Amino acid sequence: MQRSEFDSQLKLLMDRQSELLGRKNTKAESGNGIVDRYVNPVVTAAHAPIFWRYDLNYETNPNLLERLGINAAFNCGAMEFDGKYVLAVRVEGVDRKSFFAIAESENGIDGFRFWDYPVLMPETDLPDTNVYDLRLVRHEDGWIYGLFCTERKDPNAAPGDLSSAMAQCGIARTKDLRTWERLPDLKTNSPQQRNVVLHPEFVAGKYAFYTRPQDDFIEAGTGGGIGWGVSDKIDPAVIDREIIIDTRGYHTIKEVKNGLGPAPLKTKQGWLHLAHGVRGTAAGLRYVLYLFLCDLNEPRRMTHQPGGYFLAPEGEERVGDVSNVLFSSGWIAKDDGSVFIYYGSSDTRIHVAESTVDKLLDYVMNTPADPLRSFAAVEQRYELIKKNLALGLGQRD
Ligand code: M1P
Repeated sequence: MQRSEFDSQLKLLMDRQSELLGRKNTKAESGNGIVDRYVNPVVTAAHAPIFWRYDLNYETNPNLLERLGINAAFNCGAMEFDGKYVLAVRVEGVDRKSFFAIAESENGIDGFRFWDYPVLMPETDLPDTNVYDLRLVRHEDGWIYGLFCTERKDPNAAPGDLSSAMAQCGIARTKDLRTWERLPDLKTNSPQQRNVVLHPEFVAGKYAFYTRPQDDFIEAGTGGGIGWGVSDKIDPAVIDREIIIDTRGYHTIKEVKNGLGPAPLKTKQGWLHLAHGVRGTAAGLRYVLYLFLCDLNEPRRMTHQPGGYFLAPEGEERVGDVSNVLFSSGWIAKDDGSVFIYYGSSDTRIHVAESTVDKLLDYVMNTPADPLRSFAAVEQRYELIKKNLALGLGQRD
């Protein structure tokens, strides 16, 4: 390629990206009252800076080839930091390795830009093969923690089995989101852990964790459910006993598995939780998002759980590297009571939906629980229909 062509191709790349980063976001028209989606994804693979992907030196890359491509940008931790909205994004290279990178925006709904360098997460003595799904938590001990999944090849895999893996919870902490101190991985009695989240406050003087024990890398097996356990220390964090606070259930949205999303929000009515539930279908697994509430003083005790999901894959969200998946590991409650929920769709991109603490609490506290049987579900609906018809609000002609 001639130098002039190189320059114009590079300009094209830069212009296209500036256009994407400058794109304004708007609320989608119809919501379910509980949350409002925004029209555009907030972060995609195409948001990754050009200088992360291309060698921009004409001498060493005269054909302007992409050298280190980015495959996807999805499931993220989220928080307000230095007056900005920041996401700790799971960025996945074309080599399938995930890493974390901070993207920030002034308003939380558009204009997300990655910081120049992704996070160089320190390793433990047992190097991670892959790290993903970081939950950011500002703990009352003064640190910002990042809890994430660390995946390594199963040392007991049979020769030729290149798929069996071990998932555990990696723990790191920071004050500035740039320099991270890696602590030992969480120790529990479960062979595998994913979706581990740190509770933001001490509970009876201990660090408290939400866990997701599982027997196998993909399947929850005989275990599963969202667990709870405490540790005297964070360095190292050791949970001797896990109890399940939110079980899986036959013929529910969380029959196959479930897992906590971000750390819970503290509200006057209790700890508000966001989680994902997974069911099997003929077309594979389907991941949807649901909410529940736990007691303020006894955070391991669930008080309310509406039936079903409040957010499920729709439109383009349904399709991606792992289709039919919504997964959220980050939300931000603002001082004005509104809440931004950041969610990955189909392991490909990140979206935002907006609600308020009041609306989410109303939904959680006043929506009927899953009745677990078709007959009981119709009875539930009869009650609603009767009340509405009594108001004269039936079908219009
Ligand atoms: O591919 C869907 C999700 O699968 C895993 O989540 P879970 O352990 O709950 O099944 C994670 O790999 C997650 O990142 C991914 O979105």
